[in-house]
Amino acid sequence: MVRRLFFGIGLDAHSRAHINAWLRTEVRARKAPTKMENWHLTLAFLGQVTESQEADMVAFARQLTVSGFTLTFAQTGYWSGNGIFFLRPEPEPAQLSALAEPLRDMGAKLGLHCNRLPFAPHITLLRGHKGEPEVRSSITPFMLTVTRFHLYHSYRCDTRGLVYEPVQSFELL
Ligand code: 2AM
Repeated sequence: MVRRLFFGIGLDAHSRAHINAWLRTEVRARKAPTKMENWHLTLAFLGQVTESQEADMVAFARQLTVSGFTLTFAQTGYWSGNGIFFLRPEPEPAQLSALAEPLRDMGAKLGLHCNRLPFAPHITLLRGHKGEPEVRSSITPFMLTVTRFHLYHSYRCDTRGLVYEPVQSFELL
């Protein structure tokens, strides 16, 4: 059996509500945002993963020794190629790439998805949006305390649509 997996950092309910309130009132978009329960920051996208590859990735992730850190979000960005409008952390703490780079490299080593582009941490709020959405006022900066990351299973379900379900969690130091 294969399943679509990625490593990522989740958001707490307070951060979700904060983003949602700003997005609904201050951002003029031509399409619906991504589902707020799905908001996350991807560390490493793996694509379709077999059970044995998953076991290898989980064992690898378990032995990473990275300390907890804080992310501050105040900046937005837009990629015209895929129409992604996002929040990005600024600054980017060293711990972020200390997690993402080895996970991406290990995925590539196992023959999984090979990311062509450099790691660019972001939280996707709109996808496939034609043109940059108008931001009336910037988001009030908020901080995310990161003490763990997760391996997520990404799948579609008749009742809930696109689901990102944490299947393994990894505590930081
Ligand atoms: P995105 O939010 O920037 O689109 C689950 O699909 C997660 O993996 C999403 O956060 C998505 O990033 C990322 N993802 C999906 N397909 C990807 C790909 N081909 N390359 C890199 N990341 C991908």
